[in-house]
Amino acid sequence: MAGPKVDSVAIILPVVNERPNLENLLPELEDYTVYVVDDGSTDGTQQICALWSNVHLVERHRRMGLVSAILEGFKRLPPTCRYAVVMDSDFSHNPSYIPELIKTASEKQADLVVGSRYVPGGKNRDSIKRRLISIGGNIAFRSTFSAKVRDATSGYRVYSASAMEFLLDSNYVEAISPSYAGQIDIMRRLIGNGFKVCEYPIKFVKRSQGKSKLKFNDIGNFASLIFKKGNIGRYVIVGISGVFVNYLILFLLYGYMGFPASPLAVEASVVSNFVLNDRFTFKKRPTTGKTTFLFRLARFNFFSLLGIGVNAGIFYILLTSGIINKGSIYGIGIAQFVGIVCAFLVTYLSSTFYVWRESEK
Ligand SMILES: Nc1nc2c(ncn2[C@@H]2O[C@H](COP(=O)(O)OP(=O)(O)OP(=O)(O)O)[C@@H](O)[C@H]2O)c(=O)[nH]1
Ligand SMILES: [Mg+2]
Repeated sequence: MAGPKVDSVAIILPVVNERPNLENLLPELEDYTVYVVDDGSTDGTQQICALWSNVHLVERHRRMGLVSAILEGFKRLPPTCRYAVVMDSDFSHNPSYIPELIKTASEKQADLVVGSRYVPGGKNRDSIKRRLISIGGNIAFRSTFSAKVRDATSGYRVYSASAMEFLLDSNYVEAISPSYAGQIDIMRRLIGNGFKVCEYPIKFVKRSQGKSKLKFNDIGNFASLIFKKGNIGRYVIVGISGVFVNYLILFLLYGYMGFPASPLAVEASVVSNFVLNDRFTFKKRPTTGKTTFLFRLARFNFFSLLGIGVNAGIFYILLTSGIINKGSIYGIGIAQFVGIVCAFLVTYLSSTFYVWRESEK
């Protein structure tokens, strides 16, 4: 292998009840020092680890979360370790990529190399349901945190010693989400603090043995992190403030001009939403300053008005096609709600990917 020596590399395997998979995986990792972080497996995982002298078993006896296990693994590495490869133990991550991943980290001086399913050459051979979850998760990450990585949810990663040191900072480590959502939490923290992240294409395959440890609750944690820490929560708050501006202008002007007060109130709310998003929601977008204020305003205005059109169009289609009963007050309410959600998606996605677009470099 070109690049760093094998003895400066360690493999971290988070494990809960993966005995049949480890029986096949550990023989492929015999050239490396391996840290298996086991959270109370009851299937004899520990006995399999004991067969290998290069494997260190870290036992925690109870389920504490995937990312918490990875961080525990970082703590156990010797100071000579320059890179840690973290991978699932269920053979979804083929160990044959390890040398290339390490080489990429070393050649590109990257702090994090992601084994990526979504860069050219990569593939996701998972079930359709899991692929949809993965694509949705990545769109959510890219829209709300950073568009710089295509596969922010991938668990196949190489961390540099400095990235690990940063993540283990005692003031910091406790705040990292301990479960699956921690993967994107780590990603956003590293990107946000200027660490270099690269991707390397991998073919991900569905696990063939053992059971998934991912629960519905983990997807809820993921959504909550996106909402709390990403820009989407701020975008919603700004949108709500726009409703107040809309009513305020409507009531101020209606007495003078009647009907035209309504479109003016809409435009006033679009402009106030724009200013707040520009100065608050997307303030930290480094590339925002490369377009002019008026240019961004024009784009935002266009997509906001498009959103109103989408809302009205969806409302009309749902009621006139008979999909929703137009004779019922609930039906009208539901049709308008679906319209609002679609309009929100149009304006939010165009804002984050276009009006305040972040450079992908
Ligand atoms: N130590 C530890 N390992 C965990 C924990 N949760 C998951 N893992 C391991 O983390 C890896 C990824 O978990 P998976 O269940 O494969 O998650 P997934 O790949 O999203 O789900 P599948 O597609 O069904 O495999 C596996 O090696 C698990 O055994 C945990 O709480 N603690
Ligand atoms: Mg898996």
